[in-house]
Amino acid sequence: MRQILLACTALLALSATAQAHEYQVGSLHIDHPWTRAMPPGAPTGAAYLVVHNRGETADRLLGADTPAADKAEVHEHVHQDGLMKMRQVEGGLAIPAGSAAVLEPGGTHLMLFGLKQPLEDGTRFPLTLHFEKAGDLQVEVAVQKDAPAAASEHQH
Ligand SMILES: [Cu+2]
Repeated sequence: MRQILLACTALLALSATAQAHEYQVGSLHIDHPWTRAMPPGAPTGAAYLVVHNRGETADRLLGADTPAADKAEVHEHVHQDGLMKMRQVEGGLAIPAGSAAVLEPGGTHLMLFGLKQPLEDGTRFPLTLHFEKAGDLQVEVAVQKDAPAAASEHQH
C-alpha cells in the first residue's frame, strides 16, 4: 500500500492539472474527492473518493451534505433482473479497520441530486462527509473532465 501511495504522489506531482488533495479526521484518511464535469443543466452528479481507515475500529460513511446539491446519498450498484441499478446503501458504507472504502466510477458513489450549480471542469465545491464514529469532515470536491490518474494507477 505504501508503494502504491508513493507512486500516486509521484504521478500527481508530474501533472499540473490533477492536484492531489487529501484530508484526515481521526484515523480516517480521505484521498482526492472528485466528480466528473457535467454539462450545464445536468440534474445529478456523482462524487468519488477513497477513505482509508488506519485505525483499529471500523467506521461507516453515513452520508454527506453539500451546498452544491439538494441532497447527497451513498449509492451502490446492484444487478437486478439483468439490469444494473443504483440504490442507497442501507445503514451507511462500511469502512473496515485497517482497510479502505473505495468510491469510484462504476461502483459505490456519492450521488448528488438537484445540482444547484454547473459542475465545471477545474472548479471545486465543498462537501461535508458524515462518519458514524469520526464525525463530520468538510472536504473539497474537484470537478474534472477525466478520472484522476491516481484512480487507474491504483491497479499497479
Ligand atoms: Cu447513484
